[in-house]
Amino acid sequence: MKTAIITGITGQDAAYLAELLLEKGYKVYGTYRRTSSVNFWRIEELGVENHPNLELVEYDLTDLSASIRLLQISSADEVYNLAAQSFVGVSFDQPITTAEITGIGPVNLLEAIRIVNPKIRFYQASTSEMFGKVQEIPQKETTPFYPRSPYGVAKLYAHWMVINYRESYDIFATSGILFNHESPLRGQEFVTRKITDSVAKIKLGKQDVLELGNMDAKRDWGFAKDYVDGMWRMLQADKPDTYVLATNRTETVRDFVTMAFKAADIQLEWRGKDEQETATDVATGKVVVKVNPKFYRPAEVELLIGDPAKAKNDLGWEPQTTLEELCAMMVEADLRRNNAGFSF
Ligand code: NDP
Ligand code: GDR
Repeated sequence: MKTAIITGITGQDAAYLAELLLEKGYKVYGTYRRTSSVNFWRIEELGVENHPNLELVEYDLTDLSASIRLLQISSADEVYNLAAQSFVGVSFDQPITTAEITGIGPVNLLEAIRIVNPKIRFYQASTSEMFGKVQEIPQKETTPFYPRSPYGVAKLYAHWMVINYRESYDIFATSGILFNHESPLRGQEFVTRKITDSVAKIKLGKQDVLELGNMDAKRDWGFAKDYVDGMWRMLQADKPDTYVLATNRTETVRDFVTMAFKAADIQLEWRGKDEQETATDVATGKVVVKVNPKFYRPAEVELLIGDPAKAKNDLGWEPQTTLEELCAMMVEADLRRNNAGFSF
């Protein structure tokens, strides 16, 4: 039986990865932070929280001694570092916390691997946010980086440290540059889930208007469950490397809004531009979407579209879910939750 550590078990990707590794027969150590109200709703929703091969361990990525102990108690073969301060918007207000967790945090794990067992295979959750301002389209492993947020800068530091530990100490340290991936388990602060939850509430008469920031931003959105399979494949490869996972399709935030309302049988009519832009429900004539500049960011990543050819070639990985299927799945889950009187 192989043993894996997944950091950040309360997050979206970790829930799907835990489900996948448990299905494959792994023993999984999932780490969570001590908080006043720990929230395991995602692993509960997937039905894995009481799995006999899942052990939950209290851990903070910023603590080197805790990182060393985590590796010692688990005797892990593989470490998937998914923990991070992962919200780009917040990173502008908390740049130092973001640097400590998202940038330096992974180095604690790399150092712990070096000290405890250099044979451990390590996966780092790198991000398309490192590409930032457009240098090349589509973005791939060789595209120059130009991060546009404290989050992107912190992730880029960690990314280079992974490569440095790979080259300096012969550690199997791999970096997955993943483009945006969403699911019904996505946090509500991210734009897709904010949209699908609001669509459900508007459909059920529990909310009037959805307020958003930049509608023109273009993202390459895939399904998180497809992407965690790519993470696992990266650690089964013959050698450590860097891989992009993406769908190679890009759409605007506005397109995703239209798609989500359509999935709930609401047709929109768009009017105006920039801060005056609105969308009206054609059937009722009511404004259901408007812009609120409070959601604009100090610097924006305007366009992301990834080329996953290397992952397809080397790992046999391909996305399995279309954006329409993903969007409909998220709207359906939020309608079900809001109908039942709750929404996470
Ligand atoms: P989430 O925000 O859903 O999960 C992040 C996890 O990290 C949470 O479990 C959180 O715990 C934990 N965490 C935060 N700070 C610490 C800390 N100091 N010590 C230990 N754990 C901590 O992220 P996703 O699942 O969406 O993403 C997983 C990883 O992939 C992240 O590193 C993210 O930056 C990266 N990524 C995500 C992409 C996406 O589109 N989803 C794309 C590319 C990269 P808590 O619940 O206590 O806050
Ligand atoms: P992103 O995701 O910043 O790409 O980072 P997010 O969903 O937050 O934003 C996507 C785009 O939508 C625009 N936007 C809004 N965003 C939010 N959150 N709320 C709004 O109201 C809103 N209105 C417009 C944003 O400006 C942006 O252009 C995600 C995270 O998961 C990162 O951890 C990960 O590394 C990257 O994806 C790849």
